[in-house]
Amino acid sequence: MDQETFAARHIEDVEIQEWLESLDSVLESSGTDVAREILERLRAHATVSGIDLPFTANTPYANTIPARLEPLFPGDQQLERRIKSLIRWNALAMVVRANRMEHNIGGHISTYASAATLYEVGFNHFFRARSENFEGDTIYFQGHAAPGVYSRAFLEGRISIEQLENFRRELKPGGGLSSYPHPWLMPDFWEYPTVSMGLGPLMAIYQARFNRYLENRGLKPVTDAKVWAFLGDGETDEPESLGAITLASREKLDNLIFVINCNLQRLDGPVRGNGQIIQELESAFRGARWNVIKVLWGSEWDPILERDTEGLLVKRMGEVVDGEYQKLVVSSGDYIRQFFFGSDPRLLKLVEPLPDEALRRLRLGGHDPRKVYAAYRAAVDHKGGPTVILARTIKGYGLGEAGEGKNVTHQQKKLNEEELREFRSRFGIPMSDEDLSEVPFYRPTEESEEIRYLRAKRESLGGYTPQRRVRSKPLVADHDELFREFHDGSDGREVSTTMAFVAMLRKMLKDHEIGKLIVPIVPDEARTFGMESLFRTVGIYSSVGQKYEPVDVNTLLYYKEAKDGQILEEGITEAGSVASFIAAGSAYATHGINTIPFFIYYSMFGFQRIADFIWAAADMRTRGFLLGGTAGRTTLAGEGLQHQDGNSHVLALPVPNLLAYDPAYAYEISVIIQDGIRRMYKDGESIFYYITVMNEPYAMPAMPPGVEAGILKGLYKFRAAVNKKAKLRAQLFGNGAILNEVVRAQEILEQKYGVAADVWSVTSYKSLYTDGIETERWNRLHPGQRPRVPYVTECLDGSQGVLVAATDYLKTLPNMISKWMPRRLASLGTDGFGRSDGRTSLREFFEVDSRFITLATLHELYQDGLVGKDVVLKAIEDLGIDPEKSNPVIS
Ligand SMILES: Cc1ncc(C[n+]2csc(CCOP(=O)(O)OP(=O)(O)O)c2C)c(N)n1
Ligand SMILES: [Mg+2]
Repeated sequence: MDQETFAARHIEDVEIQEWLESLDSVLESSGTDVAREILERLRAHATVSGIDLPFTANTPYANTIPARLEPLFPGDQQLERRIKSLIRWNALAMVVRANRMEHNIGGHISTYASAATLYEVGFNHFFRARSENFEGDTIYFQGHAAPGVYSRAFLEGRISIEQLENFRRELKPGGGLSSYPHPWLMPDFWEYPTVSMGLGPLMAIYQARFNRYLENRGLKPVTDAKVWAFLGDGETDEPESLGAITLASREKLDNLIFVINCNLQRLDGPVRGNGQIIQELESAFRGARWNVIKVLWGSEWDPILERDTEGLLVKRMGEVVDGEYQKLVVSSGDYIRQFFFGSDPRLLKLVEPLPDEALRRLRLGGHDPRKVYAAYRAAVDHKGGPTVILARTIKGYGLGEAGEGKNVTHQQKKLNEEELREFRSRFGIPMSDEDLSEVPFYRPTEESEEIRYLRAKRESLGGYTPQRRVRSKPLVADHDELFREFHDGSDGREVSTTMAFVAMLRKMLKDHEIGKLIVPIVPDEARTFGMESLFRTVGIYSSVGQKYEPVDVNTLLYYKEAKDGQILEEGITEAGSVASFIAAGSAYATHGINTIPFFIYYSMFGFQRIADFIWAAADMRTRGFLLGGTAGRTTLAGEGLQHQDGNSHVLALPVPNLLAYDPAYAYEISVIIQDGIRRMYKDGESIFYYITVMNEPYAMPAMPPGVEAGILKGLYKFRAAVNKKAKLRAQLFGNGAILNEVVRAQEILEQKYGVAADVWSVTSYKSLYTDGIETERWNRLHPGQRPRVPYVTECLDGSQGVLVAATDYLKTLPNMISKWMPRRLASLGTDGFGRSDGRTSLREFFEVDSRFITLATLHELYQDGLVGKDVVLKAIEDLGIDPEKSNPVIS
């Protein structure tokens, strides 16, 4: 540096120092508000003076809450550390022991090791349990931290040593503990499934919003209950994690707290080796108007920061990239001094009095209960919006050589004797070297200080958490009257199944028992489904009511938003909508309220787009109805390849507790919904429903007598052949809108070809399939008993003729039940990419119209030697079918 620049730099430094000192004195004499005002005025003045200040949503790389504003820690820190250490030990032991007993059974030590303080401060001071008089806080635990949650429940006496022993070995006698939070597997314990990363944060946002919805609609009292979501910093890369954060601020959800465990690592390595994930997240959340609290540095840093009157240390903290920070964690005090502080002689001076060992022991904020407590306190007290706490921690904290801060730590599940000894000593676990090799679980006696303290703390917070309990009372669900009118048919009037469903919804909304409990959810498709009349009648939920006069106020069906509006109009987010569906469909457990969600959406954008959420809904025992609207590959005309759904009923197959129906007629829908409400809300079954509804208008027939049971089981004879004496016979199967094509084929076959065909409505291929495989299984396991008969076989017993099925979905649906049919089945379906065109052309293209059904039937008869080849050839000609037409499966 030459003399001149050195002098200029010196002047700069002096000036900067003066400015900083005067700010300090303002802070001291007039407080933060005045200081903020001055800075804002300065910023404005600078802009007017032509200084282009770069936009930044970031604050310096420092704790948001300065030491001087920290509240007093209200607990016994020593005792809490001892409890936490025991939890750390048992969590580690659980994973190590499981992997000794069963090689490669897996499990995670390092996630909880880094998050222990974040959870323990919550358990000891914040998380309120659900009780008779208070709904309690809702906590989404990070899935991979499950061992720590089990370990605490063990100390609390809620989980036995045998269960701990069987962590990840759930099939052992007496049962074990599931790898991650799964309410399906542990329905008395876990409430929220989180382990598919990204789902938890988004579900938490919509849960917090749904809590407000219940309050604003008067369905639950207003409380200060919080929703806490714990997530990993790596997890924030999932688009779902941050995908709804603006909703949380827009809705001013100050009942929502995110805690992001920023250990700077994910599974393979650093989250942002060349950047700073904390700063990146801060700007994203601040940009979305969240209250951001950074908890980066532990109390040991405070005196050093205090000595740093020039702000050099904070500046240095902001320069170091995460990859280097991770290295510092595993480095010696000497290296820290040289690399971190050595960048400036003035920094070196700051830490001159500290020995290397002290530098190595400078804790991070997320491991310091005082800092974490201060952040939680501020978050809980914050008004007007959601809070995110960005807590810096070390992945694998305390594992030392076995994995602390190492890239491999996420997968670490085995520790050698030496590593175990070190961990034991570091956390003061009262265990001898000899005992150590067995890695035994350790629980102090009931009378010990630790257990008494832990119990007392939980008692003061209302009991234990997590704990899942069904809190709602069963409904009476006597709805014969409500649904009866839909059994009568439409008197020739052409209506779509969607219209019929909306008419039912309208009636249900008026019902004295379930009216208030219905939660209609739409992702900006209400008009598509003809639901706009509901806007006026029940209103669209808005936490602020309606601050404007809607443009269509003079019309009958104006866009009415209201604080107690019932419809959740979510905008274009199927993910957000299904999260609302989950919150509403699980309120029977969370809140003891039997809300009944009806989530109606474009069927192609359901399973195909948000199947993992639906899987989580299933795990969570969510109740309610998913309505796939505009369904059917050839029934949704015009929209084309991305919209036309011939897939969803196949994608619904894997979800074990989901019933899937593709009804053709209004009475079928009414029977299914009525029974669904009874099964879910009266009998308390952990099932939910997927029903496809279509937009093709046609006359709705009246319900034939005695078909209810068949509708629910998935198959019934809709229309028998008229000519009982015909020699040529067929059984035709149709579902959804294609059933009408089948009925037309029945007529053509009878009139033109002398074939008498019975028509069957297949309301649920899934149910038939499930019944078939269950029957097969039972028979296999009980060879000594009279074999059971699959429902499909039972229905077709004694039926005559060839078998032909046509569906608007993949051919795999009929094919998968054909093995239980008495004879060969010909399947027509819509495998392939959709097209934009009209229904007639689409059904021709996909070969599922009445002509192709006729052809398939004749061809089957020909194969059985019942008609000649000439009949089929002539039919192809007469029906106007081009045998060389393009193949819909792949064209
Ligand atoms: C959707 C999804 N993708 C991948 C995984 C596998 N997985 C489990 S943990 C993990 C890394 C987690 O890192 P982070 O979120 O930072 O959590 P940490 O353990 O560091 O606290 C990954 C990739 C998953 N569980 N879910
Ligand atoms: Mg991480």
